[in-house]
Amino acid sequence: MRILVLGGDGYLGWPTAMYLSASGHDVGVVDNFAKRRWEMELNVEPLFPIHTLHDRVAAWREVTGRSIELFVSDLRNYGVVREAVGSFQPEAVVHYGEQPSAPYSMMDHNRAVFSQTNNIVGTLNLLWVLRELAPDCHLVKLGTMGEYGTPNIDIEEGFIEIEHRGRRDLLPYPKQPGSFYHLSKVHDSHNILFACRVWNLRSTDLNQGVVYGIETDETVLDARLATSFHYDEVFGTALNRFCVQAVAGIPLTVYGRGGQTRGFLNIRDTLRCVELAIQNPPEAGEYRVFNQFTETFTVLELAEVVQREAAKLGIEARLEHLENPRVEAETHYYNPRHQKLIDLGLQPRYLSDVLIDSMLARIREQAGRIKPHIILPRVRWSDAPASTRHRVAGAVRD
Ligand code: USQ
Repeated sequence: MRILVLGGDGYLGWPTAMYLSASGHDVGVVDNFAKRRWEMELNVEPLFPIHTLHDRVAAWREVTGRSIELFVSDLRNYGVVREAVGSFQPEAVVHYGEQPSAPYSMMDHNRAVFSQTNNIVGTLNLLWVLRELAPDCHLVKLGTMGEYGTPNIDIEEGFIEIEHRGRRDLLPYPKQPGSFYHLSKVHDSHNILFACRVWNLRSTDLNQGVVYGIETDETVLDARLATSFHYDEVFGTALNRFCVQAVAGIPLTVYGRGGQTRGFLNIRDTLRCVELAIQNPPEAGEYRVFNQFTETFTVLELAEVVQREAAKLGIEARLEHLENPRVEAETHYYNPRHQKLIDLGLQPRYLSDVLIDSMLARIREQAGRIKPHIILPRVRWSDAPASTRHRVAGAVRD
């Protein structure tokens, strides 16, 4: 199959492109290297040295004999999206090409506006291009579990059946996202649903949880194929950060009480989920949502697991409950369904001690590259003290 991976230079985009290429698909990658610019803006960098995308594509060809076509394109430019889709003629597009960080979107007005225009306009351009040039193409869009927030009822996969004043309907699940970044994904979802309904496009919205891990079967083939693993406060995510903090001897940064519960998955399962979605496309006109994670943890549970595993390696990791820089519920009900990918054949790789041990060992090899000063959170969601914040269902309820 011909598959175009948007955001092919990123933490998940690059491993996905290699995985699909290794499986025998014709793969193209699109990127404008925006993430590398944001890294320079904030003076942060991935833990492992990352080669340019051109060099990684060349290394992939050298190591496996397989080609990946490279398009340097900004999705906000309709003309270049049209050119890439027109020339590659994809049967599936995997869309990771967005600003992925909640803290980045909350830093200041400019970055909030940037996050939303970049993500929403890019996806809107893509929808128009697909309508014009590839109406049968399957759009596999990376959404986020954060679109739902933390409601006090079970979370369904995209849609909920509601009975209201004696009538019933299946409606989009209510959204209560926790940042301007997460909101951008909500707006995308609405645009995609609309485009499927009105233009008969087909799409799978993968509402993904927090991804952890460093390696996939393809990244380990050669050091030049490594993926961009972040541990800083803006682009790093919970478990990955905790592992780096343990190695660096910095107390693990549990925000607030640490009862925040999220869905998590191994980076290898991300690749498998995307593959399963591609192998089982929706009908023309169908917009479907899969909740893409394999298990849930509280932030505190994760920190404690890392602490325990670090101790086995002789590392004494401390936990610190920092004042929460975000506005979010710190203890709450959380029971999202995640059955659809399992039904398609996903066999989850659950978080294991072995995996954390191997992450800690890999991070230790690069310990000299860790910049301690980029770890502590400085981006705050609000200047108001937590006690004075308006209580909104699912947002700050305890
Ligand atoms: N957290 C800590 N300490 C840290 C970092 C995070 O306690 O050092 C807490 C946060 O307060 C939050 C939870 O861990 O409650 C998750 O935060 P995160 O930074 O790991 O992940 P998040 O900001 O939610 O975003 C990440 C990805 C995003 C993706 C999302 C999936 O950056 O692209 O959409 O995970 S989800 O969380 O399910 O919305």
